[in-house]
Amino acid sequence: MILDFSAGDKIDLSGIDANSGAAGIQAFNWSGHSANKNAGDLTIRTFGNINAAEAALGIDIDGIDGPSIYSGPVTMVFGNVDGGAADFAIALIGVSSVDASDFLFAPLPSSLGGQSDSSAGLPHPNGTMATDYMF
Ligand SMILES: [Ca+2]
Ligand SMILES: [Ca+2]
Repeated sequence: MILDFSAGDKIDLSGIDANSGAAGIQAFNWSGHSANKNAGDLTIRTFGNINAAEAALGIDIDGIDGPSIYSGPVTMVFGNVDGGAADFAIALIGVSSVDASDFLFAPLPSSLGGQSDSSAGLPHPNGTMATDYMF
């Protein structure tokens, strides 16, 4: 859950291999409001408030029973690394929407300290090989 996302911020997904079934490090594919079903999918769903998001998704986002202390819109970001159901979600509180420009995808450009990853199977430059995340 991110409470202070604002214009110009970047959500760094460069350390996450977006396809655990393929050798090497893959980047996520931005798919906007599409269904999230394939390895590499990065999608969003947007809601008017956190209670609407919780009701629609059947999950507890803020850890609070009943009315949330957080007001304003919610954007839920879903990532999938192995197909089927999404494997992680990021709740952006007070955010009405995001697009691909709000994320950093693997590999990071060298201007941001990344290295190109042309060698399949080697650890990611950030050293992250995990497949499932829950924020
Ligand atoms: Ca991979
Ligand atoms: Ca999955």
